[in-house]
Amino acid sequence: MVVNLLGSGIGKYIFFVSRYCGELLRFFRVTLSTGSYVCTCSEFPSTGESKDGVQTPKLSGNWKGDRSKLEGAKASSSFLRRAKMAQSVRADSQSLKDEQVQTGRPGSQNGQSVPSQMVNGNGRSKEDSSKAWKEEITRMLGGKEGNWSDSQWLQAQIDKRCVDNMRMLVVDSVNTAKAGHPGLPLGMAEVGYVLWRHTMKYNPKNPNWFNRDRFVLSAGHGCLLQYITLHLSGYDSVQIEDLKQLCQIGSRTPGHPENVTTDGIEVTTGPLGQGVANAVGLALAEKHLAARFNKDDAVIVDHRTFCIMGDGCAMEGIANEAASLAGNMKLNKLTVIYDDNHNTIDGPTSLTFSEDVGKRFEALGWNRIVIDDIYHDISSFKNAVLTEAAKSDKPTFIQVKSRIGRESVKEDTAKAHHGTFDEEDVKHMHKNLHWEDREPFYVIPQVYEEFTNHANHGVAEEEEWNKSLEDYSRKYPNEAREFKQLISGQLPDNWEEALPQFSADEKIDATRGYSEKCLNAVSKVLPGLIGGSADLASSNKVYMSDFPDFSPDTPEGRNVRYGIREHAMAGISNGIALHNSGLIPIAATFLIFSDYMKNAMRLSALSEAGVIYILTHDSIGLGEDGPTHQPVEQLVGLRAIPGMYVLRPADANEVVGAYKVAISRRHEPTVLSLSRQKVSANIAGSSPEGVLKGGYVVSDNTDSNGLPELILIGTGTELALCEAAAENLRHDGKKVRVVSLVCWQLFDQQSEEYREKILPSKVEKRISVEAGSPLGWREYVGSKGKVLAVYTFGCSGAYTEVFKKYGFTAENITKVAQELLAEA
Ligand SMILES: Cc1ncc(C[n+]2csc(CCOP(=O)(O)OP(=O)(O)O)c2C)c(N)n1
Ligand SMILES: [Mg+2]
Repeated sequence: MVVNLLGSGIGKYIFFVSRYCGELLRFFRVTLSTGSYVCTCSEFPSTGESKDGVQTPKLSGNWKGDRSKLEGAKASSSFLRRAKMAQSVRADSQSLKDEQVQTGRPGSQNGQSVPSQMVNGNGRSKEDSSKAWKEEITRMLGGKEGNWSDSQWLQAQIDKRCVDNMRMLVVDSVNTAKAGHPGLPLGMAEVGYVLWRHTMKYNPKNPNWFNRDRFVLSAGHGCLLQYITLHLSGYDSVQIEDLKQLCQIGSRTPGHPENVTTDGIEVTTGPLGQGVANAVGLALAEKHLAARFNKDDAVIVDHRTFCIMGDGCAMEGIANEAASLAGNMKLNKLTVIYDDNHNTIDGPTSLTFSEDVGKRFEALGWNRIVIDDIYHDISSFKNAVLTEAAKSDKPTFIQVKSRIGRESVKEDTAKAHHGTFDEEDVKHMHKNLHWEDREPFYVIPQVYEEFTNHANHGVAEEEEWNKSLEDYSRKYPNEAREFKQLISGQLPDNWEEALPQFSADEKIDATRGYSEKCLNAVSKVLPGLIGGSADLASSNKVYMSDFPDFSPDTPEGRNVRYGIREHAMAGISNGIALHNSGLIPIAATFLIFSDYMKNAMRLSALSEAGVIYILTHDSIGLGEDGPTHQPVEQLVGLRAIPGMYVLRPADANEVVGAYKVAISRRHEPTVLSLSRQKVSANIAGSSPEGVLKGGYVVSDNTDSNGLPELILIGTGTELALCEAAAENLRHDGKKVRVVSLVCWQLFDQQSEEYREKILPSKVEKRISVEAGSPLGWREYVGSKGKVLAVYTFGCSGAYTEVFKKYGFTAENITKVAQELLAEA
């Protein structure tokens, strides 16, 4: 009927109204954006007070270059994420209902595409929208007559015009920023469009709704694609003004997507390949929670995970590692879309790369679909993503044969990867797309409607999900309690009481052994703990023995067997953490192999993912395996990562404290650096509470008012050696303090007064003792102190012999101390 109306002569009047409505809307957007930018039209969301009462950062005035405002926006965005996460269980159903009335949105259709001509959006009548589309499509066709009675044809034209508009926003954004990466967003605009307009389940009004589909842009340089889709679908976090601020300091549209900066971005990406592993982690989290909580008659965990990867991701090992695990684990709700454009920065991929990537994924256990010409047959991709991938029992790899920089004169060449477009090129694109005489950043009003129609659908789905959760809570109150506890992001009350208390007669063990006891104790009270080791479970002592393995048959299992894929393990763990469903990922290997996963560990810190890294065999003290396995510089490298907490506990008491720190820090990653060699469970004076401060006095024979002559500062297994040396020195009448500096980062955060109390500046004779790199220790021992460290690589031998060779004995520490004390 709508189509008939379009064809009939209701006439110029409707065209006139719709046209001028559109122009009016545009007038508001453009005019207001140049001055004090506040989006005013009811259909276009503005920043400010969000529905759940949390203040969102509001960008107003001429904020370009106003660093303080922008950084405030970033900080509160990060805060907002957390606040919203905690509230995501609760839906603001009343305001959803209000909106439903306002938009006249159809009922949920279970994630299926809703043809635009069936619906209207945002208060405009269907007829007005249809007329406006007819006018726009006629323009797109260069005045040619369309086949208006064919609804499929019409939807294809609408799809095409939305994509054209997205491409123009890409061009305007990079040309305004004079920076950025337009090649991928131009080449993959259809993919972004189909995902956000026809496929994904999300509610832009509540970006952290638990059951939303997740999207990861592994080729993070293509971030404009994500910013534009977020903007068009109505996320408060990306206004048109934000697109104008691409890559500027403090903007919500940084050069690569950052989850802590922009609501709607699930994970921070940029280092190629990481995103594929993150997506595997998100899909793994979903599969695990679905298996644990869903019932035949009540489903509360049910979403898909989508990821776009490029040639760079295809080349990086981490993506292959992660894909291999995903294939083995049959993560069938994961869909990876490959931007197969045959170009990278330096030129065509043929320079370096000739394998058939699709076949590789097939060999890894994936379902493979090839899309030959998305530009002329968008429905082939729609069908692949909406239907074929959705019913697959394996993860799906959709290989889209794309053309980088589509529509530019640089199309299909590496030149399109990054950079701006010159005037000629812009003219050429405007002409080809019939976009002449339009202002930069112009958005056709109906394009917003298209996206909003779909996003509104997500609003309804969230409402339905809330009802399902209520129903579930009635039928399965115990499971519901656990589920809600988990997704609230809060730890259960008093969980710390489950940690063991180690008595003085505890059997001597390595710190990895004490860790095993702690892990198994807390696994009983922390339903979110999940993870495992990269094929070293028995060496790392990381296995939760009360729970099964996570496997295709038992996805409810909490022990993940990562295989020998350290890098992917860390990237997957980031994905699990950023699923934001209360899961606490654990990733374990030898400390030496932290180098294999370093970039993903760095991203844990950057993206505030509270991954717990359990890294054992933490010094040359591991002995026989020799220098290839003996870490030296790893500790200092990890300590150098901003936001990473590296704990090197000395005994069982300190391992307990390290667990308290690691588990309670849900938005910061931690490293538990643990030994292979055995140490006493209870060094006199050690304590879990001391660990919470990062550094504390373990022993001191100085009178209460006096100062020691010497301070020995130790970490890990070397603390016991410090204690033994201190005893020797005290025997000779010396006043000696022993300090455990178990976590530099925590100690550095203490008040100056506290730090001065522990390491009084007047005591200049200090010795640090750590079987690792000397780098960084000078800060704690001062210019007059001594650093007992490993200055070269280790060697193979019995651990006691190796320690002796490198000076890590009580005798040598005593000797070094005596020399220092003898100095003037
Ligand atoms: C691990 C890593 N190495 C290098 C880079 C730098 N880099 C960014 S994009 C890119 C080329 C990527 O090619 P492709 O994925 O095909 O993207 P396209 O050029 O097709 O957009 C490189 C080398 C990076 N971001 N991450
Ligand atoms: Mg490429």
